[in-house]
Amino acid sequence: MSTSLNTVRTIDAQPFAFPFALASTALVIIDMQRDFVEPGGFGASLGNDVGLLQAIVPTAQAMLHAWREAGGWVVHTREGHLPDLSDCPPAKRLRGAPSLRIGDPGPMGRILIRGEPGHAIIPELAPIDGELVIDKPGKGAFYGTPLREALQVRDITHLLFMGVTTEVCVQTTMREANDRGYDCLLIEDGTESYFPGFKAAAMEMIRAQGAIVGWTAPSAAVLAALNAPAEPMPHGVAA
Ligand code: C5J
Repeated sequence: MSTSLNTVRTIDAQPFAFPFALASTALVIIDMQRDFVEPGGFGASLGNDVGLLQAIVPTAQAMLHAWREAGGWVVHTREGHLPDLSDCPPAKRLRGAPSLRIGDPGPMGRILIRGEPGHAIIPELAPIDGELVIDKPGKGAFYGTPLREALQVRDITHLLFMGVTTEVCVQTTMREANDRGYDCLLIEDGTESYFPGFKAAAMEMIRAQGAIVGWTAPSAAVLAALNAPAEPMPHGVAA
């Protein structure tokens, strides 16, 4: 594997190839928290089968390790609220009829509250030193967070996404990123939904109309790009 962070690699993606350089690309892992992936958390309180989300953990972990080994930078996000719920709109907390609401005590502490056991990222994907953790009160990772500034400081122009759930926090963040000028790619087997049809539809929406929101590719294609010999830098692609 080449160790250069500035040389361009190309992912065999849909709807067409996705060139990127490690130096200007971040791997963004959305909300791989116990509250969404484990029984007794927020996802389960809404009546969802969390086993669907657990199935992507080995793939996401392999991708994360390969990205770190290549020298890539990682951003993790966590959805959650302050203990006094001052950043949780009543419209979010009171909606529907979940078995437990945001802030209620559950088997992993208070549901979707920062600092509680359920709010933590699962151990398989835990952040390490040098990686950024963004705490977000909403679905999108740019809303009410310093993510934009953190990406600008590092001259990041490209984002690869994994995490949950595909059509909620992942797609919302990709749309926010697209509107802010980032080239975004969703790793198909590194994301999951409680609703398989929603995942499939979200991926179609993202890459339709000439990548109107972004690209999609399987993790094998990303790994192949990381392992491929470095290409010469084409004109117009920032290092
Ligand atoms: C949801 C998320 N589904 N992380 N949050 O409420 O997608």
